[in-house]
Amino acid sequence: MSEDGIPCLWMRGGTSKGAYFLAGDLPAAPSERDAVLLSIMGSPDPRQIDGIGGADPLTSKVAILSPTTREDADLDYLFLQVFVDQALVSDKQGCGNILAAVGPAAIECGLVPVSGDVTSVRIHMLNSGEIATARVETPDGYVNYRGTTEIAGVPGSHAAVPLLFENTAGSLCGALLPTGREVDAIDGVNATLIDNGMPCVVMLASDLDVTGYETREELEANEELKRRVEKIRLIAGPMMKLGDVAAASVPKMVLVSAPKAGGAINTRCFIPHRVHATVGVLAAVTIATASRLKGSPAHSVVAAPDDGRYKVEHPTGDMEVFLDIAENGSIKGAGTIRTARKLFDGQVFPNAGL
Ligand code: NQM
Repeated sequence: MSEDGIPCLWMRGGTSKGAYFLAGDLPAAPSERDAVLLSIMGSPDPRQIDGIGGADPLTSKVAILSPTTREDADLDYLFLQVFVDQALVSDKQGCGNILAAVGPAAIECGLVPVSGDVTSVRIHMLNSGEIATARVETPDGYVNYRGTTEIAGVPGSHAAVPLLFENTAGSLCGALLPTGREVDAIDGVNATLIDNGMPCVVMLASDLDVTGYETREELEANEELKRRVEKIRLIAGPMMKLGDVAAASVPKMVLVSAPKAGGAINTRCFIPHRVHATVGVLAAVTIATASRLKGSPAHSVVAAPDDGRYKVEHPTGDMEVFLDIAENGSIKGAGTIRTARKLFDGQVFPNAGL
């Protein structure tokens, strides 16, 4: 075994895939750490041929786990987006899909002990400062990945990993509605600038001259649409208190339209330059939240459920998110069900010299 290998778990979390590390196994200085992660993923390169990344933002993700700094959590989790074709690593967003495998990974690494048939893992999400709770099946003292739960965008069935979120409003923007308005007009398009766990710009697909039912490939081939979406994003970033977002993976740009498969709302998300194959977890929570605001473009197309369970339709099916709504209409918490799987446990080798 070569000396420069770094212990690494390669896991699927929800509809994403990423490398899970213990913080102590990576360089402490962010610049050195990011150089190592770029090399591990094989970035910058659209094919990531010299690394383990899957040449897609959804499979070029990193979770760094560490002992917690808080009494009300079991571990700390830092999410990093490793850009595919740029030498950029960003901590400017969290990721609810990668979060789904954080509990299992923490147990696999010995960071969190098993506590019965189901281990409840409280995860301090360093990107937003908030806590999420994951319930991980742990019969016989080990993580169980097998089960009957299916999620759209992942073949087969697996053990469920329920996720619960609290205090997600303003996770990165400081307020649910960082401009103080339910709707802003940007470049002639009405948009809700909102953050209930993920900064999102929610617009009607029809206002951007598409139906919202196109495939990922069709939207990515639409150069005029991509230009307009990016123009709006660069204006929305500072309005959302995110500063200059030219090199950031937020805000996510969300095109909504009426549901067409029995769900609450239909979505296509630019994350921000590729189109999401499904939808992000916290993005789905944020979109469902936007649809409750009477002034939001999302409100005009939502088929609102009466029980807080929103099926958010996306290019390959739907994701159900649950909103826990207080009597005054505020959102107390949110949740969803994901699955996760351990794919590989071993050592990864950054390019020598790093
Ligand atoms: O919104 C991708 C994903 C995500 C984010 C992205 C996510 C979330 O892995 O919580 O999960 O939006 O870049 O699906």
